[in-house]
Formats: sequence, C-alpha cells, structure tokens
Amino acid sequence: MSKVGVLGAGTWGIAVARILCAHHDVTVWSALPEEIDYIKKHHTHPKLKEIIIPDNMKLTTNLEEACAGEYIILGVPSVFVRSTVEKAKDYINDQILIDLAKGIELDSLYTMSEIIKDVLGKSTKLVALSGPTHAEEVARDMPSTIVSACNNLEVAEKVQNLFVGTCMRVYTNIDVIGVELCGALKNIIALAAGISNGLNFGDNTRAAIITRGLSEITRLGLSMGCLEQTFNGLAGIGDLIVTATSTHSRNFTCGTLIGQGYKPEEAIKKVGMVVEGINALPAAMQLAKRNNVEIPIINAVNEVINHGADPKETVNTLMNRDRKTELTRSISDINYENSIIRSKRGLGMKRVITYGTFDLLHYGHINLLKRAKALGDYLVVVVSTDEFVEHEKHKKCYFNYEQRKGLLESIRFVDLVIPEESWEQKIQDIKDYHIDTFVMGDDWKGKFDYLRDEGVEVIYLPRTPEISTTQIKEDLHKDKKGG
Ligand code: C2G
Repeated sequence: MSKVGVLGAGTWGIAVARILCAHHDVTVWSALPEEIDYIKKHHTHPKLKEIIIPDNMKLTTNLEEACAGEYIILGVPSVFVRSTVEKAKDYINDQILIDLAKGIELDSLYTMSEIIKDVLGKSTKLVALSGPTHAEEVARDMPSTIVSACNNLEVAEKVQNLFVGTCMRVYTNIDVIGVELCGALKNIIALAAGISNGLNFGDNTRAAIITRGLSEITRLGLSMGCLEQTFNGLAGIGDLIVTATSTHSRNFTCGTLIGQGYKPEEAIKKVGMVVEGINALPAAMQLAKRNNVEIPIINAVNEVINHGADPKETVNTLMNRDRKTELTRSISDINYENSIIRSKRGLGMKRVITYGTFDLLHYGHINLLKRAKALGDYLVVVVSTDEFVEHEKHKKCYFNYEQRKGLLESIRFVDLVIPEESWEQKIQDIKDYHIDTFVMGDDWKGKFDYLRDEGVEVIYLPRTPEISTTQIKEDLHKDKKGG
C-alpha cells in the first residue's frame, strides 16, 4: 500500500486515481473547488460519467495534503504543469513524480519532464507515464497498457509495481524524452486523421496519415537522440492508433469537426475540453525547425489550424509533394548519430575504433573485437577494401570486401563497419567518428602511437597467438596436398 497524490481531477487524472484506489491510499487535488464538490456529491466525474468514484478516494483543494505521499501524479493539462509544480514546490522533496500530461512548452520547447526539472532541479525522480489509454475505457476497467519511462529503470519499475493488480499493464522504458515526444506529437497526427475523417476520406487515407505521421515523429525523435524502439512501442504507434482512430479522442473529434467545415475555435468549443494537439502545434513546428527535420503532415495541420488553409486543398498539396522512398538511413548510421548526440549531451558514450583485413574471420579476430568493444560503448571497425589489401598489403583476400563487411556487421558487439582505403585515413576517421580509443593487436605495437596527439587513447591488445588467416590457409593447403 503506497500513499499517492494526484494533482488534477481531469478525466485522465481521475481515471488513474480510481484504479490506484484499489490497492493504495489516494488523494486527488484540484484547483477547482466546484470540480471537487461535484465529484464528492455525485461519486462520478462531470465529463466522465462512466466512472464510479470509490469511497476510499480522498478529494481536496489542499495542495500540501495531496503532496504528502511517496508518489505525486501530475494529471493537469500540459499548459498548467509549470504553474502547478511551482505551487507544489515547497511540498516536493524526494517523492517520485509521475507526469500524465502530454505536450511541449512553447518557446522553451521543454517536454513536461524538462519543465518539472526546470522548476524543481535536475535530481528529481521523474517518470513519464504515457501510452494507448482512453480515460473512458480505463474508467470501465478495460485491459490497457502504458509505458513508465524514467532514466533510472528502478524508479520506472517502482511505478510499474504501483499498477500491479489493476486493468493497466505497465511496461518500462528509459527514453523519457522519446516517450514524451510521442505523447505530444501523436495528438497532432490525430488531428490530421480527424480532418481526413471530416472530409469523408476513408481508411486508406487514415492508414497513410498514421504510418507517415509516425515516421515524422520518429525522424524528429532520432534527431534528438531518442531510441527508435520507443516510437515502435506503446507510447508511439500504440498511442497513435488509439488516438487517431477513436471518437474517444478529443483530437480526432476536433479534427473531424474542422474537416466538416468548422473553424478551429468553433471546433474546440464544441469538444468542450482541452485539445492538446492544438497546444502542441507551435512547439512542434519550432522543434522540427531547430532539428532541421521535415514534418509535412504536422506542417499541413498547422496550415489548417493556424493559417486558415483549406483542409481539402491541404490534402492535395500533401499528396502531390516530391516523391519519396520509405528507406531511411541504415540503423547503424542512426545508432551512430544517436551515439554522437548522446555524447554531445554529455551521456558519456565512449567510442572505440579498430582496423583490419578480417579475412577468413576467426576467433582471434573475434577475441580482438570483443575486447575492443569492452573498452567503450560503440565499436567502429574499419575493414580494408580489396584494392587496399592488394596494393598496400600485397595480399589477396579469400572473401571480398562486401563479404567481410557483412560478416563483421553480423557480430552483435560491432556497431558500425566502414572501409579502410589508405594507411593515412586514421586521423580523419578519429575526427569524423569522434573516437575516444584506438585499438589494435600488439603485432602493431608502437606503430600508431602518433594518434595520441589526436587526443585518443591508443591500446595494443595481445594477439591470440595460435591462429591467423595465413595459418588457416597453410593448414588447408597442407591437408589438401597430404589428402
Ligand atoms: N588479431 C588478433 N589475433 C589473431 C589475429 C589477428 O588479435 N590471431 C588482430 C590483429 O592484431 C588486428 C585485427 O585482429 O588488430 C585484425 O587482424 P588482420 O585482419 O590481420 O589485420 P591486419 O591485416 O593486420 O590489418 O591499418 C591496420 C591494418 O588494416 C591491420
């Protein structure tokens, strides 16, 4: 049994509070006394009639009382997160904070966790709780899933445990920014799906919007150092499906009204609740610009909502853009770029490089590569091209470059394989790939010490003595003659 405070008695905050009441001591706070009074009197919520408020749910307008537990859940709309945390600041010390709000703050371009850290300080234990969860369905205990994201996995797991035995199955993730980006931007894609629905387009168009919309969000997230798995997970595609295909979704409903011809402000009024996708639009546009990422669907929604563009016209413009491929950069390029971004963000990604021919790949090579990777977090292997082997090493390989590259790329601790075309490229490689450590077998001892002037560590590891490519060839040759 834990003591949990829920700040915000909106539909989602109250839905989460209700399921936690089954096993925990829950106090819900609202800044609106009339909201608290209604819930106390009717044991339901004015905008969530399906919900039955359990007798053991405490309701208060006293913020200090609500912050007295080990957990504080922020269930206020994204635009009130900063002011609410500022109001609660004096009552927050080492509680675990759980944010439900989905959005990005204009100008600062902060996600909710970044706002909270901005107000409370970097050391706050913060979890983003986000996924495919309609309050209406959680209110009726329908089986649901959600992601608990925290850069400290243990904290994410503590929040995961809070929900054990409820209708909510929680998955953990460490990629807080990625989860929050999904939560904020999928609301805009849901607006687009609604507009398409309002124009009486069908499932084909909606599927296109969801698929290409996810691709936009993923591109933006990867440019910010997020994990690709996050976008293919519950907080990403999961939440996008549930938001872009359901009349429970305010964003989808608002988009539908706009597609039918209502002005955005009229549509918002008819929805009667906060439409987070509209709040997120300006920030999403700024974020994409800052990271130099193309977001055509989000941009089109922005044209319709904030610049009065005709919805049907906008769809035609989208459909007649330059032709594109679905193929994005290779995963190793993306992993590499992420490692660079993470290192620039000070997460200390250490990168190692090593060179070789790696013909007739054998366990001596593997021993070298495994030890090289163990010296850091990211291993770049530079494989001699066929021309380089022939003209510079005066050897002939049994496997050609592509075959040797493919073999190396299939080794789980090799992160990126690039060509070695000259003896002199090492200094440039070290610069291009932001290398921290240069590694070679000790048959090269002393040969590359000059690289230390480039600020890298130079390490020579003992060779595996009894095996070599030459040895293999000789033995096979002997067997053949003997055989
Ligand atoms: N290696 C090893 N034990 C072995 C054989 C090789 O540790 N029994 C190491 C080598 O010391 C080298 C790496 O595995 O660090 C690749 O070995 P080769 O393919 O033989 O590389 P080489 O032909 O030495 O080319 O610019 C540097 C060159 O490209 C290195």
